[in-house]
Amino acid sequence: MDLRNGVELRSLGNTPDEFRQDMLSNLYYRRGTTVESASAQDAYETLALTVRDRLAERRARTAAAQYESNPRWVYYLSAEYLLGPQLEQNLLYSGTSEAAHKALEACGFKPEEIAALDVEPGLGNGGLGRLAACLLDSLATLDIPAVGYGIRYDLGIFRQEFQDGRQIERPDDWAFQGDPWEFPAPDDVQTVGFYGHVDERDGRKVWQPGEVVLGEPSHLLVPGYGTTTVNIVRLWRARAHQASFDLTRFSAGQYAEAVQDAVRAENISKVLYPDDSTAAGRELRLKQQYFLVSCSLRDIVRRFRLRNSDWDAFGSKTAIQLNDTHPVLAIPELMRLLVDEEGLDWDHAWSLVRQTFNYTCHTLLPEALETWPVDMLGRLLPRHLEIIYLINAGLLEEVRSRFPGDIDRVRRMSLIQETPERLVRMANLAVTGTTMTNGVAELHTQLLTSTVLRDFHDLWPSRFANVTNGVSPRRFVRLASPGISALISSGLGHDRWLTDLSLLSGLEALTGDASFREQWREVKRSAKAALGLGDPGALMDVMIKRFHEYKRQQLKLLHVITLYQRIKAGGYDGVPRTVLFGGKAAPAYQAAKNIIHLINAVAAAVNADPAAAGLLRVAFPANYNITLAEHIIPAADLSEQISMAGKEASGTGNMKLTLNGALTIGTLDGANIEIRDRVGADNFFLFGLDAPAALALRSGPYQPRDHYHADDELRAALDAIRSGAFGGVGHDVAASLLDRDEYLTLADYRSYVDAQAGVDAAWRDQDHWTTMSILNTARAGFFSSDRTVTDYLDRIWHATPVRVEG
Ligand code: F58
Repeated sequence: MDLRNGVELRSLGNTPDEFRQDMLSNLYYRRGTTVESASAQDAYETLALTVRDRLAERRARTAAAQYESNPRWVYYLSAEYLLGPQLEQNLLYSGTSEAAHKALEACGFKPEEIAALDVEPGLGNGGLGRLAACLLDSLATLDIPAVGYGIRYDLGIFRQEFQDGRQIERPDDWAFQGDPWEFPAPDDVQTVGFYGHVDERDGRKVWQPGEVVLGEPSHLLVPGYGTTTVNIVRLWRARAHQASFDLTRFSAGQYAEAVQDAVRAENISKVLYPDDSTAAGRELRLKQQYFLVSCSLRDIVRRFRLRNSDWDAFGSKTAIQLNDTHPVLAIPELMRLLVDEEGLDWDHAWSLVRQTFNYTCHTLLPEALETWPVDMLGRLLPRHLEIIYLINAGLLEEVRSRFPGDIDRVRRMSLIQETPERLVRMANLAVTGTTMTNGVAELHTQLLTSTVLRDFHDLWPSRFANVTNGVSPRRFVRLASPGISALISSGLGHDRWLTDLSLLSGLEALTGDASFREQWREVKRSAKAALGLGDPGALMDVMIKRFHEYKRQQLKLLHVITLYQRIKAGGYDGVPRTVLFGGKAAPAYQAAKNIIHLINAVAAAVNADPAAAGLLRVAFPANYNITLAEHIIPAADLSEQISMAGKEASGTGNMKLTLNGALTIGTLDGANIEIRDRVGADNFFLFGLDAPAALALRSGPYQPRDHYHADDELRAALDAIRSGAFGGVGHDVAASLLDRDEYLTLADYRSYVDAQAGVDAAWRDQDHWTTMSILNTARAGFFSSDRTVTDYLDRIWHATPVRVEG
């Protein structure tokens, strides 16, 4: 194979024999051991290297082709990535699954045992981080030249354990054994400054940082499916300068003092913030954000310069997507690089900056809109604060000239909130410094532009777009559900649906085929049996997502208690159900942790009660993550998407479950609306207030106790919780519902319980249920992240594919 400068690369073979040979040589030469003495970990690492080599070869070809064509690059900046386990994915994408299985068996290893050693890098909290991973998968699959930038946290999202039903957080040292998928590049470090002051020299501002930290990159390969393209995700790790180790103090026995500076520097990438609503460790988090931005922009500029010399081309060669506001400091940082370091004039730099960046917003919760205290930002990044003030001056001038005399509007739109505390508003900065801002589902974009970002939409209506989220069909159908995938492919007669998910529509015709329906039922049943969390014949009712009051796990729990009370009263007429919860709560979010504790208490009571046996079971496997999601999703019959309408930006679990043939019970929130529009109202269990009704109720004098008094079953369920029937924690959960019920759980309870009775009725007609299940899959092709990326390309990035010859 010919690479750049006429350099040849020998191709690695993929026959079982060639693969085994390469595995053996990796075992000897890279792992330093022999077949006779190899441990399972040796086998895993060797296998990973052998697979990685196949992808690295494609990577080399991709890099050469992309360099050659000097394209517009898509750079995805995200503080979080939930990439999921790498082994199975890379085996599939490199077409080596079979060869690998044979090679392992030939060496005396069981493939499943080796696969179980593959630890997922949990470098994210939830939907936002997983979306980033799905988009990278689709970018590579669509041959778009792209790089993801992120932080290589030493400790990922905490490992969740339950102790007496309570959530306990344990550190996730995911790379303790080393990470065979990574390519560290310690020779490629960037230098990042913090603190210090700003000087002026020859009319130019010069920031003199007071502290300097190194950013060491390493990258993971991001292969496309069904193509040669292999992109990368580049993760930065903070390293201290050698000079920060104080040898004199160490020699004097002052060990802690000797390393304190180094520790402080390296703390920047020590741990992912698992807190997804409250403000904790504020300054360290701000440091993380600037660290990501500074390292990544330097790298982006270096890459630009490989093929270009004229700054004017920068915006047309570079599209940088800001994944929520976490990387928004990139806007003032690029201004600083262009104006202070490169000497461009302000207006020229501003137009390049605006051309380069775009921003995705992932929330509607006002408390999740990021702000930073002006004092803190000014101390940590003095020059950036000056630049933010200058950007603000330009913004406010534009607002005043468009809306003369509208002082309130100026105050609302300012990048600086003045009272009660002076804060920099990152979302306002994001909208101001970009070409496009997008929401992540139709309703979300509509609500963003009419509420949270309304003033900005008034000023610049054409700068807003919607891009509905999507998920990777490779990971969440093909890898998660080999059974369903094989059935889909045999039903359709091809597997092209894996790269064109709209082809799933071909399954509609098969709903009339009794044998296909039978096979479909069987596949779902065996996924449940494989999961092993309840009778495979029972309805598998699944709620998997982060714990948050707006998502309303408490509503699901009230339903469980109502069913249990019906059982105890001898009046249960529902179908056998397993209710499965999965998810983590932010460590500081006590109300969410109380709900977890209460679910575990209810599970213990229900599961131990012979009266409930065969009728109701509650499962709550700990430590929900991508690995576990891939086991649960194919087994689900019912998908719980029950947030208070107007709160869930989109949801992506809803899409994964629909694609796997689960029927949704849900509110008209986020992407549920688009799912229902596509799968059909008859194949979706709708309940509850819609967003306008919820908003209206919230803004009036809402009395949750009215619902308590009016509904006997609701009252009985709440009384049981309150009285301590499921332990002391019930008191707090009940009080929060009865006194405030911020997310209208009680208002939606009756409608929800009735809709669940509809679910039972539908489940009783298994043949019809199966038809609905197939229709859900058949009509969900829109929710592929390939479609999402195509929308980003058309509406926002305007980048084109570079095909790498096969
Ligand atoms: C999620 N946000 C949305 N944030 O809640 C969900 O509706 C949407 O589908 C998904 O993004 C993808 O667009 C989300 O996951 C976080 O995890 C943040 C982590 C950092 C702190 C603030 C929340």
